[in-house]
Amino acid sequence: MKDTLTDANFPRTADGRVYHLGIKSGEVANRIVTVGSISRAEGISKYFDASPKPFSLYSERGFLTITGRYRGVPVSIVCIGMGGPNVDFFVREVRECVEGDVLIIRLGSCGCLTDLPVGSLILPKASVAVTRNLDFDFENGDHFSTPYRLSKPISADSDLLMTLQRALESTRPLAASNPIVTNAVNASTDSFYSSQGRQTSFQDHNSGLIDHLKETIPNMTSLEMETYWIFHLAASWKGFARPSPAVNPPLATGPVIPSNDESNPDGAKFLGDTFVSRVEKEEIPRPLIRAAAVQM
Ligand code: R1P
Repeated sequence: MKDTLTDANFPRTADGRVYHLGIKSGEVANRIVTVGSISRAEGISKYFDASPKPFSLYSERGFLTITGRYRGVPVSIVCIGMGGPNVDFFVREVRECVEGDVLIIRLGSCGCLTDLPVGSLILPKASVAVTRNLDFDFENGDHFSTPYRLSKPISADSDLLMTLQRALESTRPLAASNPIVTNAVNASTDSFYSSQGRQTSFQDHNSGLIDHLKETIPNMTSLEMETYWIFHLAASWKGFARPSPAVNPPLATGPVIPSNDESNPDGAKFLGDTFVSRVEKEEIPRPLIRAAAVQM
């Protein structure tokens, strides 16, 4: 399969499929619910309209994309498994398959650092990353550095968050036993074990980590492994997709990159009054990736 891949910067098969999710343009919608488990993805997809029949693709790298319509609106459910590296494949490869804004809602489970009852829904307003400091001396202990690093917080998309909150409140009975919590900060970790403070047989130097998180970050409420990376990538996208010359015909208004990029010589054809320059001149709005999360 690698023999048929085009473009070392952004590998695709000859028929335009991104390398790890296995999808191509037209097979994923701009509105995406991402989950971690296959059964959750398949369960949600049962709410899709019966017609047209949903599209489903399970990639050889373990990503499942189900695209259908909910009350006539195209929606995709993408099962990405766990952790930041899988988020990176997901966000970058989906972004190359659609034009315009992309809306991503992560629907996932989390650990809770407060006394919220089971059944609560947390819609975090922001997320921080907690990552193992690989330069710390985990074998012998280390007085000169800290074993875990905390990033600055990054926010959910405020419009999407508010829309999500309203939708949930209108469809779900409000009760003290299952509140919807919005004034919460989430932490996404790079391990289910060490950087979530679990005590195992490894020398993780993490016994004070949870207390440190709660003391350092106001409203710290939940722990999971993906939300921060989704918010981070959404915020760092520059607004232009790479064209796939083999698949997308040159479009005067299509999303293209102007380029001195030798791997994409065809991009140069589209210089001029293109999508990019029109965005830069603020004639048309820059497309966005908007992201929010619902945690159970
Ligand atoms: C770990 O067991 C997994 O569960 C949580 C974590 O983020 C991690 O992915 O979420 P999901 O149940 O949504 O996968």
